[in-house]
Amino acid sequence: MSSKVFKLIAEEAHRQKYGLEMIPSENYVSKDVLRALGSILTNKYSEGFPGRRYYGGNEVIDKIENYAVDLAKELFGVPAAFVQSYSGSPANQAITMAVCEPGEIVMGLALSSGGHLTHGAKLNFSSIFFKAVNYTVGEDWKINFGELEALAKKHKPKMIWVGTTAYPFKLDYKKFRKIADEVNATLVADISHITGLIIGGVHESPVPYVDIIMTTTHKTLRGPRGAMILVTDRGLKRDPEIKGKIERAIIPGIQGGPHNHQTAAIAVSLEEALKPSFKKYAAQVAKNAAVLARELGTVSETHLILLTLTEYGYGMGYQAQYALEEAGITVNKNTIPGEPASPFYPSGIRLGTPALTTRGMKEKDMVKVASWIKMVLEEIRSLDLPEEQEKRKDFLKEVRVKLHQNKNLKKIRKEVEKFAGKFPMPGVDDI
Ligand code: DSN
Repeated sequence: MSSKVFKLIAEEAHRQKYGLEMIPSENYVSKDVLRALGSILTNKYSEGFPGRRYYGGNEVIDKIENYAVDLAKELFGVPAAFVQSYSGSPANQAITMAVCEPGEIVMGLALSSGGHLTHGAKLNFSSIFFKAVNYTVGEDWKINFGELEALAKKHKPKMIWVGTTAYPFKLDYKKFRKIADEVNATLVADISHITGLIIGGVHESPVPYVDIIMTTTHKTLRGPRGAMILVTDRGLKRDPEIKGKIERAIIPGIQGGPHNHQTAAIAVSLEEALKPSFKKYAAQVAKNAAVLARELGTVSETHLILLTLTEYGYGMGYQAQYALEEAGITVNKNTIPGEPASPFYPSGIRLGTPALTTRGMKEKDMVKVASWIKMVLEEIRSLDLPEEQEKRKDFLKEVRVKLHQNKNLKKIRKEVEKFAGKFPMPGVDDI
């Protein structure tokens, strides 16, 4: 353990243990997931699929991948699953390639409304190589189905995404299905953020309504970084060739050899998600988010809270993220629907409860966490973003220095460290 890297890993472990990790797409994996991820399986090349590999020596790797696929099928109740995608973005790329020809139309929720880059954002493959049409949320921050239907009828997309990254409400898959059927589009759910909530029965499963599902494995599912593509019975009926198309899109379309250590770690996390204790975890994630949202003056039906900071000043996302970081609370700045400042200097923050819930925190702890967050946010009042664009970078540099020296934030940090340190951390405290 002499490498500088291990010293830095220890430093990061300390940060993760003594801070409040509230980025809603993050979590803490179990010791077993870490063990599989750090195993000798990383040594092997295995291009192809079980029983159809390009290289020899894949007898055991085939068993591992088949096992992961079987667990995914069992957990979601689907007839087909693919576990080789390196992460969510390449998985979404594979689905888009499998369903659409280059230049065909894909529809997804706009990034500024809480969608994802791969659902048709500017500068992403999904709008460079395909024609992207974005639907948005309305003033109530909920998906505007009137607009979605009108856009679908006008553009006749080949594929419609239902999936979000910063959306605090439940999704109505039935409404999406109805619109997809009206224009004969393939309906694909990206459930990355809410997989754990679906497995736990907190959210409805999209399986009866959509054709294909993608989920990353490292968010509420609590597995390693990675992704799975699932095809439903409906999807197979719609296109009996879809399995082969997805396989060909993964390799040779996009990737080379799969990351076998990652596949094995996904299998371990799926075993964990099949246990009754996972349902309890998922329910607690949502309960915690509801309490945290209430304490912060908003609502959440999910694992995350999108908090507007307009009451604190203009364009306060960066300032809030910096101040919270100084206090040992990690969140991310985020655009809010109808963003009054700029997507680059947004007016909100996004925070969530999956990681804190894994540490064992409950509703009463969320009340405490919310009170620290509110205290921290008081410290950014009057630090409004300059209207003049050319002044913004320097202004934020100065803000960062100022917040680093802020005595109140230092005091809160001490309390946060004392509090967070009491909750065991998987992988470090071996729970
Ligand atoms: N980066 C992920 C998130 O934080 O939501 C989405 O890919």
